[in-house]
Amino acid sequence: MNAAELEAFTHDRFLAEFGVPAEAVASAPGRVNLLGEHTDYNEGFVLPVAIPQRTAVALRPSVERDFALHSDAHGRTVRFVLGRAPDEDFARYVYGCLMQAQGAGVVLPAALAILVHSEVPIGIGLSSSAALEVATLRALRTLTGAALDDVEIARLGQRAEIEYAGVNCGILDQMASSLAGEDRALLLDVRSGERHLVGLPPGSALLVLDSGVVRTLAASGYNIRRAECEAAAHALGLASLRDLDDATRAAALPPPLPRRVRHVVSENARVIQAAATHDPRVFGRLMNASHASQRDDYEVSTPEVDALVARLQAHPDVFGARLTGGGFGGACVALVRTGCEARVAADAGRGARALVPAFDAPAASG
Ligand code: GAF
Repeated sequence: MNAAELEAFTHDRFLAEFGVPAEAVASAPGRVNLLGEHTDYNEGFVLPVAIPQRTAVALRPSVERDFALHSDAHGRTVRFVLGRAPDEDFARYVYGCLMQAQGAGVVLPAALAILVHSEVPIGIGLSSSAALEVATLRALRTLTGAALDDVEIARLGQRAEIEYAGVNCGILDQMASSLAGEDRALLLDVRSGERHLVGLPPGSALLVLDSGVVRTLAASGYNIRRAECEAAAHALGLASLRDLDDATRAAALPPPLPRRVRHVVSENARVIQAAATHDPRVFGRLMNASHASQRDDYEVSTPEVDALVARLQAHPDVFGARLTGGGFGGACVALVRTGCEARVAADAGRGARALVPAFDAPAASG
């Protein structure tokens, strides 16, 4: 479903669930990150693109004493009051957005009925949580008329995730969900906020595959990686690893910090090179190098994901492939020859499931 269809469907679902029409409906997409992994919390560069799958949120003020949140994906309704966070994961994202919006001066109704309907695959590195956060904040903006711009929405979503989901995340996912389109990738300099839209090389298309590996240790492993980067920057006397362009300066730090630093420094360079090329083979080689760096230096891959990526990289119609998102399992992204998406997906074999099978890149860069 496109955005308008999904929002209309969600409006109908709200009516069916609560017996009254929603007063605001909004949606936001998931994202696939092409390059620039674990660089965002180091104030570096990222290159995501929105995927066609979106999450929609419908809501209206209610006369009940508490908030009622229904998730179609979970098949249940959670009730809560502001000031007391719910236990359910999906509800904590929405609750966090309500709290952040209130903290930013948005005047909330005393209670709300809320319905979530999502097509974004959950928990495999395609930003289902950011899509939920951005859609929730957009719906609140529509309902209240609050003057929140898209960057502020991304920042509030990030704070909601850090404070209520326990993931000390960067801003990649929320910025992608709030600002990226499906036609071109978003080149974002996280430190300055500067951003450009970048077309993929001519003759290439994106294929997103689920490795079938459930992400384990994702939140704890992620938080540890971030802490390692901050420790390395601190030891080097830097505000962040963004300030480093020569990873050998970190060679004397205790292991595994030199390898973590090498990933971040080399990954930032890969984003810049990829955004500048018109050659799909160059772009693909950068993706392959990014995967090796995630596997060996950042240690966020798994043997099963490595095996899938290796099969993809060996395919004659694939320019490059890598693990995408936070890691520890989840989805892979491949840059493939246009028109070959279905064949590559079929050849990818065991455990792989095409998530975004026909996702053509535009012909022009710029
Ligand atoms: C997760 C985080 F939420 C992002 O902020 C980013 O760090 C990503 O992992 C890794 O690039 O999606």
